Amino acid sequence: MDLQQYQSAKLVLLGDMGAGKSSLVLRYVKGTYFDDLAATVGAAFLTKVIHELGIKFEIWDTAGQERYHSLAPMYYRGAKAAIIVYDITSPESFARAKNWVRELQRQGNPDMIMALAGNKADLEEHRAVSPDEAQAYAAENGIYFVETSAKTAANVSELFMDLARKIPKVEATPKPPQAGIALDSQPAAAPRSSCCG
Ligand SMILES: Nc1nc2c(ncn2[C@@H]2O[C@H](COP(=O)(O)OP(=O)(O)OP(=O)(O)O)[C@@H](O)[C@H]2O)c(=O)[nH]1
Ligand SMILES: [Mg+2]
Repeated sequence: MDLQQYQSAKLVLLGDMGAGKSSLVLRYVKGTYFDDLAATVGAAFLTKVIHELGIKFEIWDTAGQERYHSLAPMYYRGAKAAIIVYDITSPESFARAKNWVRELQRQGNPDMIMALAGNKADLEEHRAVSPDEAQAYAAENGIYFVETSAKTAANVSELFMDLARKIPKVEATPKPPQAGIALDSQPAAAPRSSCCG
């Protein structure tokens, strides 16, 4: 497929500070992981092309710090998909995730595909949010749910790929005719007699 025909899809990550939004994006886009990632300031922008699906993700990784909350609509407006991230060791982050879901349901694009990601699944011994509770919440709200680990990479590409598959296909717009191909025998400068009199 011609890269120009790839469908662009804006994807936003939202969630509590430290939940692992940037770690998930970096794991997925660059295949890297850091134990000491700096908190995101404002938002970070990355892209990822999924050749199999002809999709180009335009990813906005937002800052979880409360003082950036008012900027969020700028990043989720027009988004085709959202990943709301919480940390399975933090009930506060799960509560915050639910607040994000509510905000998107009220103010987001109504066709937005949402996923709830319970991250840091490798920290099972510190688990404080049960998968059953999160799954039940997600099901009630018609959201896709998965537990992930940016650290071990568990379910990370699956999360992004499953979202990408759920994005409705838009018909590729036909390319404009190329210069030099005559589609009309009328000379370009022919007087337009029938119009706009
Ligand atoms: N054990 C474990 N730690 C993780 C995982 N993902 C992220 N972390 C840790 O959590 C820290 C914070 O992760 P970030 O990706 O920066 O979190 P964030 O959601 O982007 O945070 P803000 O940018 O402040 O909103 C990282 O530096 C890692 O140490 C994970 O899957 N497992
Ligand atoms: Mg971040």
